[in-house]
Amino acid sequence: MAGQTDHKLRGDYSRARADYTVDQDYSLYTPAEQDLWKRLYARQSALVPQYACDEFIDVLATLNFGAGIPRFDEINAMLFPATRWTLVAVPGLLPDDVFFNHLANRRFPVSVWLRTPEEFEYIVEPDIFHDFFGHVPLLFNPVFADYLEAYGKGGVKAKGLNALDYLARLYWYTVEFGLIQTPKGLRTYGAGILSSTGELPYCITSPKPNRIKFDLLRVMQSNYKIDTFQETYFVIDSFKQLFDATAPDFTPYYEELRTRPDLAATAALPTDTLVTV
Ligand code: HBI
Ligand code: FE
Repeated sequence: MAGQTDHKLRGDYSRARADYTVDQDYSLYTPAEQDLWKRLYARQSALVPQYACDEFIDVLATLNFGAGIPRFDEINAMLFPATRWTLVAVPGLLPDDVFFNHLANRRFPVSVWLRTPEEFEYIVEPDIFHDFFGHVPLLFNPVFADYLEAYGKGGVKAKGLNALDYLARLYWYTVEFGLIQTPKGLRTYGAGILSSTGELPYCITSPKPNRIKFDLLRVMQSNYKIDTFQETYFVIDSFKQLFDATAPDFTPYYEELRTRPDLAATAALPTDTLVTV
């Protein structure tokens, strides 16, 4: 999950180390939380076959996330051999530069706390369900795993170029809320969608939002909302397209972007290639 929050952060940052990591104390999860996790998993995994991309579905099937709240060390024992990524336990949202530095070193920050039953439908901050169910499966996909490391490296550079906002938009419209064309039709790979009941069908079936073919500068020019369903989605043709588009040095892109106006999340330009569902 991305997007800055101005309200007090949920997690307990008091025991976090200098890199903001903490230990997952599995004994702290209550039976009620284990039950809530299983209900969240059952509901989302029932929706996934219709709306998620196969790369996500295929990996989810190999993970036993439905059995209960996952243990970081058990998942890392599978993830590291697969793509050399490691999950690190964190109290919640991290400062951008800390977050990017973890990604640049193939470490994915995963919150240790679980939402309350009242937040079953929606939560603003990334909790352990959003991070594990939404983000972790695609870390097993080699191309996507390389994209995320490249994104992290780009973020470390962007901070130096005062271009974090542009890069945060790219993260939002791909990693969190991205759509992808597949032989089975339009599907999603975005963690913010995959971990959300309502938005998973909405992003594919609703006539309301704009669905625009991926264009790197167009994405980085576009504002986003953090507390409603998206009004615009960007559609890639493949993870390789995303990886190749973000491989070059972004410095000239940032210079070009500074000459362009920011676009509202609802904007539709005559130069946009719209994707119909
Ligand atoms: N922190 N734990 C955590 N998870 C995120 O997804 C995250 C973050 N901090 C900042 C952030 N995402 C976004 O603003 C990125 O675009 C940087
Ligand atoms: Fe996320």
